[in-house]
Amino acid sequence: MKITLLGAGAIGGLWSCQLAKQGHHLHLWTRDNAKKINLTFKGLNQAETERFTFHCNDKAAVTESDCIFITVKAFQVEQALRDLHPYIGSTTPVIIMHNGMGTQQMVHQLLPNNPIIYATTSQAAFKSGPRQVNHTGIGQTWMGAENNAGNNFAFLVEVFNQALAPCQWHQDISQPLWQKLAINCAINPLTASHQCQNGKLARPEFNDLLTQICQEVATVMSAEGYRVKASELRQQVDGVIKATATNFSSMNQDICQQRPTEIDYITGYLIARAKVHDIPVPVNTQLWQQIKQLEQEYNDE
Ligand code: KPL
Repeated sequence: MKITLLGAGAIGGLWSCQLAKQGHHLHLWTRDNAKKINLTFKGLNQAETERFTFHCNDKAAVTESDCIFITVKAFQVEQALRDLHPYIGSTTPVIIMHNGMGTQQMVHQLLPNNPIIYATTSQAAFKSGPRQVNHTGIGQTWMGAENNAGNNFAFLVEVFNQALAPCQWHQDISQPLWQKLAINCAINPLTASHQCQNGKLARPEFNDLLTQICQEVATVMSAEGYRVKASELRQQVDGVIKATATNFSSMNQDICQQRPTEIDYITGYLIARAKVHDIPVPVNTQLWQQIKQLEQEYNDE
């Protein structure tokens, strides 16, 4: 398949290399207008290093793509689509993968006719240099249609599953998106404000806070039609904390490097939906405020 990927960060780089290994033609759209990019890839065992060269920023290649894959941060999706929009075929499927929720409506407005597929992944990767991608953990990927047209593209899941298993189709993609949002609401703001690895959240001092976050998220999820017990969410959160104990969450890295975070699409989305249902979420609101404050401090510098 010919695939254009926009957003070759850690997760985008991971998928680019894995899809290229399967013989797909990956074309990258980047911010620097480069014609070619070399990526060095280290797999899970960290033993072997592979090198990939990707062709980049060719408008004709976007138009010829069988699929567009957007892996930028949630707050970059709108600009990404505005940049690519003139070159994307009107029936080309567009896959969107980012942490958090809340971009769906804007995507529909910008691409009213394209099949839209949302995806969420628990694969873990990090970039140890601008061109060095490391795969650091295996996790489930879900894909599902965001509009009816997208359902005809369920076969894409096979392509992605062969590149980086496990990847499955979900009839209601909002459900796994909410599950991932719950995990991000618990882990990301806490690890960012305490400047710690995910594993530190297993310490007793975070116990009550994690329970309260999960209770608030479970109440909002249930009001949205996704009945879930707070204790189930807590178990999932604990599982991810354990499995990613040595990782620094994406929000921790964003705060450390003084970049904008995805807080408005994670905790901010939860707060917005809570407001619609008139549900108080004081603990999550406080975490949202803390991260906004940290962002504000370096924005004022
Ligand atoms: O998705 C993540 C992130 O860092 O954004 C988790 C699951 C918290 C892993 O670090």
